[in-house]
Amino acid sequence: MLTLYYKPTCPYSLRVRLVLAEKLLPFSRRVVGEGDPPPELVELSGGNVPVIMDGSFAVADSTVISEYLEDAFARPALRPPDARGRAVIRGAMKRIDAEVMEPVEAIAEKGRGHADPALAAKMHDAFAVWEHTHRDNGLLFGMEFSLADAWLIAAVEKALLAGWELPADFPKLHKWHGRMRERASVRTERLMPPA
Ligand SMILES: N[C@@H](CCC(=O)N[C@@H](CS)C(=O)NCC(=O)O)C(=O)O
Repeated sequence: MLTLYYKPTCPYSLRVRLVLAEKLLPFSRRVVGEGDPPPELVELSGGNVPVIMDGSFAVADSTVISEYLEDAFARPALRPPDARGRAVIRGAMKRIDAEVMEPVEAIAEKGRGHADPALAAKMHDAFAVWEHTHRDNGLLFGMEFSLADAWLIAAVEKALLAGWELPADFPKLHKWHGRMRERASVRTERLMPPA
């Protein structure tokens, strides 16, 4: 049995919730509030989420958890079968972590109604990469939903909740976002705004 510790406001947790939903894996939810984390979570990860338990085996960190789930529950695959394809997806995940999450977290920190032109420009630059590299088929890579889509949609949803809007000059990203929002996983596993 899989058990996920997560915060409903957390984009890193959302990545894992999307992976579980895409793989149609049932899991029990341990929703962690903003107060003191449960003692077992402190022991497992210092209180950080997401953490998944597969029976008594614990895995922390969205990247490590998602790759564990790919290895342990292969179908449907969220990475291509070949080494080069996997390297492309892994590179995209790393790039989203390195370049997109920092401005997204800064936007989320400021919250609604706090326009910051420098931050808006940083968001524009961070997302321009994805407008220019991804295909026109409503997916970031290839023909199937991948971990890279999960990484980027979690970032976008977090920023949208904070009042950010996907820039109008990113038509491919708008198309991609529309396709993502049609998916059962994205419709079911929503982020909550901070209380
Ligand atoms: N690199 C980690 C980042 C996870 C992370 O930053 N989680 C935040 C919540 S979104 C956290 O647990 N912060 C400590 C806390 O909320 O007490 C991952 O990808 O899972």
